[in-house]
Amino acid sequence: MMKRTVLITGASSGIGEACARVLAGEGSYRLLLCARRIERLDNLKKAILTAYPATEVYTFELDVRDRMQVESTIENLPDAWKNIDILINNAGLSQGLDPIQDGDPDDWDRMIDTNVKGLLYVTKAVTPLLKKSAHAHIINLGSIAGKEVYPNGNVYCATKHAVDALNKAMRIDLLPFGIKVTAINPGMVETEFSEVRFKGDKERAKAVYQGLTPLCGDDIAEVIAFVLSRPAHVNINDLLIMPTAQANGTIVNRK
Ligand code: NDP
Ligand code: 8X3
Repeated sequence: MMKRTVLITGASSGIGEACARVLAGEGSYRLLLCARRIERLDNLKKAILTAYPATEVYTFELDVRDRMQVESTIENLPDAWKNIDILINNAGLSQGLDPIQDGDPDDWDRMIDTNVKGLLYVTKAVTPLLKKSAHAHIINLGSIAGKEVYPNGNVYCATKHAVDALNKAMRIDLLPFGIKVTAINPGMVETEFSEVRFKGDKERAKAVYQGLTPLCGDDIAEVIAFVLSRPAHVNINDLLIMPTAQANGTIVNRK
């Protein structure tokens, strides 16, 4: 098979960055990497080219919440990068961990705008390009928070339940075009996720993973690489991937 071109949103950190590195290591992907922090993407590109010099990488700045920017950026990609085969809808975040009555509506807006509306804007902009591919695939980063609701997770859980619904909807709507759609739903993955949730409070973020071995970005990226490696007639619809020490959204075994 020819090299496939993969667009990863939120590639500047965590799971998205791990996907970029792992897929570069596979040697059969061209990488389109975007996020808001372009300098991080450029450093990642340098690291990938050092480790895997034959990899083609194109980085660009994108705030998935900005519909106009999403539309115009995808439309104005260089011709050589318009043949997108795979979209990894990874950009996302949580903000705060409070009961609804104490929640900050600005946090709610950021989560809904990024995790739900941003994912929709990117999907809509990229789908015309995917329709031209013989090996098209959309991977949506959901969460255990899209399968269960945990205390104080309210709006973040709601956004990931929306991703769960959109994943199913995409599988129906895109069926006539042969576009595969896969949901990857992780439990606790140690990335910058908790630091972002707790707005830079590193100690509080660290405590989330204390006494257990969480997943790391590579654990998820390796599963995504496997999902992408299946033959054309096989699609993996939905995966829930947890640390061994986590039973569900609330019960963990800390030593
Ligand atoms: P990180 O905080 O490490 O990475 C999040 C990525 O999303 C960053 O690259 C960030 O880039 C990007 N991002 C955030 N907002 C925007 C935006 N408006 N526009 C473009 N990019 C944006 O967290 P993770 O790697 O853990 O999170 C990746 C995905 O995995 C998210 O969807 C998250 O909900 C999901 N997930 C995470 C789990 C975990 O425990 N860590 C578990 C289950 C799911 P930048 O700031 O440069 O824009
Ligand atoms: C991130 C994992 O458990 O904080 O989606 O919801 S969790």
